[in-house]
Amino acid sequence: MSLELFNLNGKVALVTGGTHGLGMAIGTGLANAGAKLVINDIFQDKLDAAKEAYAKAGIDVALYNFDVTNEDEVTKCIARIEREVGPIDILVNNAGIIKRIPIEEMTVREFSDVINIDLIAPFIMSKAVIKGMIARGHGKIINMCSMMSELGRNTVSAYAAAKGGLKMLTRNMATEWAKHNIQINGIGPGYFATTQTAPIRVDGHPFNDFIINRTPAAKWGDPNDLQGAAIFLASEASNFVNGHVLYVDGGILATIGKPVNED
Ligand code: NAP
Ligand code: GCO
Repeated sequence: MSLELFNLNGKVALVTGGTHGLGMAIGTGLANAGAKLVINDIFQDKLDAAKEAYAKAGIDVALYNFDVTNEDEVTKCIARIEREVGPIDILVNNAGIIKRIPIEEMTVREFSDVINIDLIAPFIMSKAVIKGMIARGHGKIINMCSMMSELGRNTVSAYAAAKGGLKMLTRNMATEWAKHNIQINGIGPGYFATTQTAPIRVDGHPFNDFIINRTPAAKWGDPNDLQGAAIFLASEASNFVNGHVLYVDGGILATIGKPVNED
C-alpha cells in the first residue's frame, strides 16, 4: 500500500507557469507519478517550446495560454480545461515574478505588479478551481512560497510581502476548505538555479558566494530536488497535511549561518 499512496494515476494536475524552471520540474515530477499534466503561460511560443521539451521526456502536456492575474481569462480557461481535459484535482500556483529594487526606489506600480502575480493570482486561481473540488469531495492546492515567506532581504520587499502573504493565504485556505477533504499546502524552495535567479547566480557574483555560504548543503538547489515534495503534497500520502509550508532549502532556515571562511 505504501508506495501506492504517492500514485497520481487518473489525476489532472494544472501547474501555472509550467513552461520552464521550477514549474517544469514540478510538472515533470507529477506527470511521472501518473498525473495528466496541464500547464499555462502567457506566451504561446514558450508553451510550444515546453511541449517539445516535455515530449522529449516522454510526457504529453496540455497547453493553455492565459494570464493568471486576469480573473475573466482564468474563469474561462479553467472551464475549458475541465471540459477538454477533465476536472482539476491538483493545482500548483507556481507562476511568479520578482523585482529587485530598493523600497525607496520602487514605484507603486512595480510593487503591485509583484503582489498581483505572486499573491492575488493564487487567490484567483484557487477560487476558480475550488467549487469543483468541493463538489467532488477532494482536491490538492500547492502554493509556491519562498525563503521570503519567512525572511527579508534587501531589494525584494514586494516579493517578500507577497510570499509572506501567500504563506498566510495557504493557512487560511486550509482553515476554510480542509473540511471538504481538500488539502492546501505550500512548498518553500530555498535558492534554485532557474532563469529567475540567473542574475544573482553568475560565478563571482557576491550573492552567489553568499548563498553557497548561507546554505548548509553548500549549493544552489536543482529544480528536480522539488519533485518529491510536490508529489507528496499532490498525493494521498498528504491527506492529513494542511496549511503547512514544506521548505526544501538545503537547510537555510535551520541555521543563523556561519562566518565566510568557516568550513
Ligand atoms: P521563473 O523561471 O521566472 O518562471 C516563472 C514562470 O511563471 C514562468 O513560466 C512565467 O512565464 C510564469 N508567469 C509569470 N507571470 C505570469 C502570468 N501573469 N501568468 C502566467 N504565467 C506567468 O521562476 P522560477 O524560478 O521557476 O520560480 C517559480 C516559482 O517558484 C515562482 O513563484 C517563484 O517565486 C518561486 N520560487 C523560486 C525560487 C528560486 O530560487 N528559483 C525559490 C523560491 C520560490 P513567462 O516566462 O512566459 O513570463
Ligand atoms: C532573491 C531570489 C529569491 C529566490 C527565492 C528564495 O532575489 O532573493 O530570487 O527570492 O527566488 O524566493 O526562496
